[in-house]
Amino acid sequence: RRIDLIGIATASGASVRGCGMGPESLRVAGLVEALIDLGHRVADHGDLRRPRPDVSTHPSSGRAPEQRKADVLDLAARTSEAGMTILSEGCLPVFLGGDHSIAMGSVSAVARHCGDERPVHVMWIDAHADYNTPLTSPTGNLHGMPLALLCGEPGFDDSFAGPWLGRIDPRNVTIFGARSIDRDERKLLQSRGVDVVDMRKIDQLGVVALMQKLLERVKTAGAHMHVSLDLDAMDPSIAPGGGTLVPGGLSYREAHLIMEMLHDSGSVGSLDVVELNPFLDHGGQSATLLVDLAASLFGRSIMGEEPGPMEFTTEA
Ligand code: DIR
Ligand code: MN
Ligand code: MN
Ligand code: MN
Repeated sequence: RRIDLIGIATASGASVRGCGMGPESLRVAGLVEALIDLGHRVADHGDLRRPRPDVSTHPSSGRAPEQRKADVLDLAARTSEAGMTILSEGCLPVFLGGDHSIAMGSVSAVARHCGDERPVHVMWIDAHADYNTPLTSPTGNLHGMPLALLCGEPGFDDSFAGPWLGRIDPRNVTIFGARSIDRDERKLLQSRGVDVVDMRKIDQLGVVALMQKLLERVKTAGAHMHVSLDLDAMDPSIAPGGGTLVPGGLSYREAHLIMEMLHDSGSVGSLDVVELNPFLDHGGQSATLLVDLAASLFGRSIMGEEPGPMEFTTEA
């Protein structure tokens, strides 16, 4: 099964600029080579992006709030279409962010592709829940809202509607690694029955037991599992290249074990890798981590035939 990469080069859903460079950083860190080394066929569709603002009328390289919203919605629609095409060809899409608002489009593609035929389960690996709405968000940043939009929460105006938007059931969402959830966001999560596996649960019960439970459930449902991997799920000590870091995250081995168990389950049908900000990264440390995690998800194992993780060196 071919793995199809598509970058969404944007930071318009975030308050901190720089994660628009994420897709290219993942390529420089060797994503394509790692997947080919594992024996996969790979296609790279390049990046979706928005035109630059006209500096003669808007004398800044930054983007105004209305423009950022228009960026997010336009890219979501195009990501949804591109993802649908990849899925309909029987390939496995990997969406390279970009900030996490790109999941509005990627998860929509999966939901539309599966339709009534197959249930969708979303595993959202993140320090945050990304379940704010425009009514609950303390920041207004759209990367904090994709799950709420996808789950059909009220509070989004008509500009968020469109044939591109797919819907998922909040009871088929598992947030994994959370440790920063806003007050009203927490209320919404509880009332909708979203499965929140927070860091305390991971500390107490461990990755293995929690993953076994999730994977069993997904397998029994025969669901397409979409994995949305936010860099900030990992501990900032191993993943410094993000704009909204929170202490107390997943360790290197916890993160790899999650990926290895996802691989062995055979349930994963699509993946997002988001929130990598190369401007804040330490010489490619976080990009390399994400490439190694993706490699684990796609079959790299310590004792397997495949090569081990690439050595990380700061400067040649
Ligand atoms: C916060 C932060 N909950 C918000 N969200 C982030 O802005 O809604 N998501 N950083 O990745
Ligand atoms: Mn996120
Ligand atoms: Mn996050
Ligand atoms: Mn730093």
